[in-house]
Amino acid sequence: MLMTALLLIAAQPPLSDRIASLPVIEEMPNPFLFQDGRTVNDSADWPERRTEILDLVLRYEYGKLPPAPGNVRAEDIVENDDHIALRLRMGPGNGFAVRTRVYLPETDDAPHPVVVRFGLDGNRAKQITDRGYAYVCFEHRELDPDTQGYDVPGPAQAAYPDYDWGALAVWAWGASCVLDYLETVPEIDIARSVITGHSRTGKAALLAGALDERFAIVVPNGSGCGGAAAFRGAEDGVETLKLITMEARFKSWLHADLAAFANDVQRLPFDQHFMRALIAPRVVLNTDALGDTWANPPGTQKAWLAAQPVFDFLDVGDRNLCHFREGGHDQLPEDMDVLLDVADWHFRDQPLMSKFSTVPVPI
Ligand code: GTR
Repeated sequence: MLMTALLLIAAQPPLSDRIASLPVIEEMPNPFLFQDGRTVNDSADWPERRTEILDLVLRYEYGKLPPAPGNVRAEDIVENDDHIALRLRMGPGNGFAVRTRVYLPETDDAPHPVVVRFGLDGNRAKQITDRGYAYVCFEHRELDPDTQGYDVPGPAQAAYPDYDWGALAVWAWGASCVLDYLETVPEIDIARSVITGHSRTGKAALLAGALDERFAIVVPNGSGCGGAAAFRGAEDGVETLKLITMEARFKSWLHADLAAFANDVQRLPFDQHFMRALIAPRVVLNTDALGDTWANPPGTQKAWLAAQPVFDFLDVGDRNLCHFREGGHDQLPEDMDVLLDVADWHFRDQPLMSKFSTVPVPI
């Protein structure tokens, strides 16, 4: 048995050779084209293609994740003035935990819709609860530390040694564990849930939303490379696949094999519009800034436009949303206002208040 496995490993050509045999796709890959050349003809074909897309992005970009642990439980619950602090314990043998905070609105119309965000940061809580939403944030770095230039496997990777997930995938898995817990909280309605994060956690938010269909609205903010921005066509001065996967930078966020495409982006069998396609027919909204050059605003626009045919095909053309404001790399109150406006529109049937007319490249 072991011998067979060793022979199989030995028989595999090196990754660079296998990548060299992948077809060159200059333009954004066609989301409707199966790997074997078949095309998606009607909506009944979409689930199979969606599964294939998911396999591709996990295989080459983020790594494979374990299933939900099925044992998330709250402990050390402390009631504070404006929030409940707790730790969510999970994993094999309930071996690790993340600090989490729950802020509830004062309105008496529970169960409330909820905004889940990466990072233990109460700064945005009041703006969100004032609009009648619960706000839940968690310390994702307790699942896997955020390192640059080296990798320290965190408790989640250590507990699941058979999975090749990078940090972004661990963090995204954590967001689903938070949702598992919120399902048990009577004041919260997870059928109306939003997942968001900024920058590196914007990338994790996009992935969490792609993976977990319970998130009704997915809002990557300033997520750029490995997030909402296309890899193909990245211009000078922006973060590229080659830069993000450098040993000295953020290789540990992603699957190790992604680096093999550093000089060969055109052989990647997907691009980041596939991440949006995975979210359809749910709502995806990227909130970005025109001055956030490093995060590649034109590339985000490109992936947004390339995903639109999937939303049109599934008859939800208005659920693929892209917002740009003036300014730089941050998740500002005005970004959160756009998120909340979209949530009011989707969950509460209110007219969409935010304006969506500014794009980095005139259409
Ligand atoms: C940068 C990185 C970006 C982005 C950012 C952040 O250094 O190149 O991909 O994630 O960090 O998270 O603030």
